[in-house]
Amino acid sequence: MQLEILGNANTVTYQNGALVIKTAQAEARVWVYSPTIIRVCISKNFSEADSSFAVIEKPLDDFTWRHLSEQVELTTAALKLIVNINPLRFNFYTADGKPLSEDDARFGTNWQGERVINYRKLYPDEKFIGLGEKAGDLNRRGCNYVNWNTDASLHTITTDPLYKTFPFFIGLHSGLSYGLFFDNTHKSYFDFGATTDEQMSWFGADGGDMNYYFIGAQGIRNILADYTWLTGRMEMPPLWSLGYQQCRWSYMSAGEVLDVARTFREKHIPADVMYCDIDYMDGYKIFTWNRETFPDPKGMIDELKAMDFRLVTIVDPGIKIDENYSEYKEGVDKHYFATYPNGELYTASVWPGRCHFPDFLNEEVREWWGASFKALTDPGVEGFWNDMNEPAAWGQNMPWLVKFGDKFMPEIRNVYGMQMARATYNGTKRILNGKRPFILTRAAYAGIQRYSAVWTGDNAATDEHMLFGQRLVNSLGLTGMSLIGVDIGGFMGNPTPELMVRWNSLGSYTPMYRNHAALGMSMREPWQWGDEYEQIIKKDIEQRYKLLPYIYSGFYQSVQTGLPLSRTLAIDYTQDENVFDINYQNQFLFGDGLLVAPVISTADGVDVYLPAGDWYRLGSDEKYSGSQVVKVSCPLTDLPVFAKAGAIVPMQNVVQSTNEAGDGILLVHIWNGTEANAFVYYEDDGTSYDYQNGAFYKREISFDPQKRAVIFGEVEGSFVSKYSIIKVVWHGFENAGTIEAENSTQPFIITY
Ligand code: MIG
Repeated sequence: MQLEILGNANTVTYQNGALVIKTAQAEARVWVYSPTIIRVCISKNFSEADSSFAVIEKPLDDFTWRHLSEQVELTTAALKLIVNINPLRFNFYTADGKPLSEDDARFGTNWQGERVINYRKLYPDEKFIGLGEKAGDLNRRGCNYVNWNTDASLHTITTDPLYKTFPFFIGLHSGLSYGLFFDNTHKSYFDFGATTDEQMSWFGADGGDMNYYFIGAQGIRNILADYTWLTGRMEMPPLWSLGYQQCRWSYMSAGEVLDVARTFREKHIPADVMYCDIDYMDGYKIFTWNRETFPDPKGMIDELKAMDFRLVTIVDPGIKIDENYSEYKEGVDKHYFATYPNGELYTASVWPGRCHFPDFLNEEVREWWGASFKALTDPGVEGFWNDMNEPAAWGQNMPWLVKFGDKFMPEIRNVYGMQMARATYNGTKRILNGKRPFILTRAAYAGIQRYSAVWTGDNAATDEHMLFGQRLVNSLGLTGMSLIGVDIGGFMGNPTPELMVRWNSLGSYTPMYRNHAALGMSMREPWQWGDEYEQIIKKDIEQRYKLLPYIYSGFYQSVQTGLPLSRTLAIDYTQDENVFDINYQNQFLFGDGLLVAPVISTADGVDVYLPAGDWYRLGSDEKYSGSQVVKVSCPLTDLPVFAKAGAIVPMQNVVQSTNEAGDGILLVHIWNGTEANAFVYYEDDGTSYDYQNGAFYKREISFDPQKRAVIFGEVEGSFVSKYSIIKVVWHGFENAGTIEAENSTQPFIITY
């Protein structure tokens, strides 16, 4: 296999909003998307279609550039791209000329066969974070990765690849930051100085173009805002999906589903969601019900609704070959399934037996798939769990000549799951007619946040998996994802009661709080662990429900800015080396004000790194100064959680589900601090899209340390808050401060 180098630029022209640079072998095009986002695409074979599954924005029409003798210089308000023309290299600088990221001067971009690689200069202090659901440490320097969506059942904490592809990373060096999104769906590779003698990092793919978006915004928050501007942001999730979710493979009958739901209510353990895993179906045929075990789906769901539960059902992509199955017949008649090049339908075995696989790359197929959900929505299902969409088949590796329309498996594998989730989202959103569907997917590609929540697949019931899961959540948060779950308790194996308790306490602070376990594993409901532990788990779930006003506002922030709810400390404390220390790298901020330190189940004390500022242990209000490691106790009843000085955390009293009206009291907790702070409180009906037309209740709550005052800003939006009374709860103050409210008729109560 020959090495083909990019070579020298022969011509540089400006055409239709792009700088077009031609070499003997290839062509490079450069577009400006915003002052901080520049796209470079290098190709031997430009496709004029220029489509992307991830990117939803268009480039600007114009930008400033000039042709100097040896280079072309493109400038925006924030960035300078210097293109060396002999040989062709792309080097990015801040507007005032500091290097952000440069091609490796020797190698730049080149090809080996169809494989295209970009070699980049590695800075001595450069760190790398991102790539989403990837094994390893927060700082990925010295590691290498592959993106190839895989059903990674039985994965360990070092397995790569896993289920999802997010070819987006953030580089940090010299006090600067940049993001790089490699929008290429082929199997791709990232090497963050793992194998290159500290000289360079590199990334590339088995095919397609060297097509990347360089984000030169300073600060990780700004990079995430840019990345999610480019690839889209999530919508407000249904409020019920933020409550406690009880899943298992499988609750085998309607009776069992109802019994579990009833037990939550009898025991006054809050919960919102029950799941049906694959066994609700008739012979694992998608969009059917097993009429023996689930004789009356609507009756069951009505009973669940009467208990304030919602139901989520699983769907897999594989459509069973069965002449009496309408989805099969229709799919065959209309040519909706993947084929071999000779036109034969591709067949593989999964749960239903021999199956065909819908071509979700085709819009007509997505429409068809989406409309088929009526079989689930008619009886009342509102949540749709997309599994096995890597796609998975027994034996895993689908032949590379399998065709989806005019594309072959190697090009589409990494987006297949995303396109299934897209079809599911669009279809169910339409059928639910104004209600928000909840979509959960296992496989994903960049941009998935527009359609679906994700979970991290088949983990195991061990302490190390619990900590690993948190790292995955933290890292997925750097890819535009916010609604992220892990199987609480561990999917494979049986947790000790202590691990189950600990994992539930972390679950309260996991964006999606779902308990799940594999077939054959011990039962996992909160009451399976003895009375003492049941009471602790109950308290953890209650804590989740108390926090919901804060959590919901946190998701509003994700919708507005792309900032995740669970945030690696690297986002806000980027220059603090300790946050990358492997002893503290699992710690995260949950929303603006709370720091959570995950800890194994067998420890009763743990070292926690508190970044700059003052911190208060949640619950005890014990105060700590930051910028130091503190040793704290961590009995199973008390996960180490700290409120930042000045934190504003709106909470409510316990309810049994998100559907319950509650007592109408919003408890605004405030922890004393020396710095001003502000929190955007957000509320809407939690189920409809009316918020997009102004039906929300939003106000800024701020803290003025000089005046020792909490200030409630004017309310925006037409929604009437479900809280009629606001209580301010003061922490760390000698006596209560004052409350100011702008144009408010709402009653306030000061508690101390
Ligand atoms: O081959 O539907 O990751 O959550 O319970 C296993 C059964 C298929 C894998 C999912 C898991 C789910 C299970 N599925």
